[in-house]
Amino acid sequence: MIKTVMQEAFNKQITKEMFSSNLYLSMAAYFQESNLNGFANWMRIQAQEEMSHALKFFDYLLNRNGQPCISAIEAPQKNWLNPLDCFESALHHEEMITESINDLADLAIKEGDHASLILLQWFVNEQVEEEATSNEIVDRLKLAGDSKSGLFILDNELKQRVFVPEPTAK
Ligand code: OFO
Repeated sequence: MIKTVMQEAFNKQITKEMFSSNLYLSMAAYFQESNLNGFANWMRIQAQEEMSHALKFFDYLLNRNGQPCISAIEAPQKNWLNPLDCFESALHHEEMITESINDLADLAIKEGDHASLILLQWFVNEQVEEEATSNEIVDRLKLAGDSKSGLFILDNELKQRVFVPEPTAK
């Protein structure tokens, strides 16, 4: 059975993952309203990925005979200045999530919880990928600058993204 201190920390992380999902859905709405459908598609899939992260922790707690606890989720921001501002917000958000995952891994080490540490290794790797992807899009938007064609080329590329479901802890 999972220790209470770990369970509480994982439940806080579930709330953060669900907030992340809502934040990206809000970003999808922002892009869709501007008819940047490729950016909107990318954000909508990101929202699905975040929900799958929340479910990974949810299933893990159940497998460890713990109790997942669903809490109130704060409303996310609705508007951004421009696509670059929006993706910079996404990148900063992921950097905050990385810190949170690292704190969880530190706690698992302190508590000698090897099973949790193995789960968290997956998230540590995932965060490297998530930061790199957002960073790349921020850099591409900076390169495009005021160029509308640069923006539309990137929008077309981001249309290609598809959701690949993650295996759960079950
Ligand atoms: Fe964007 O990452 Fe979840 O964990």
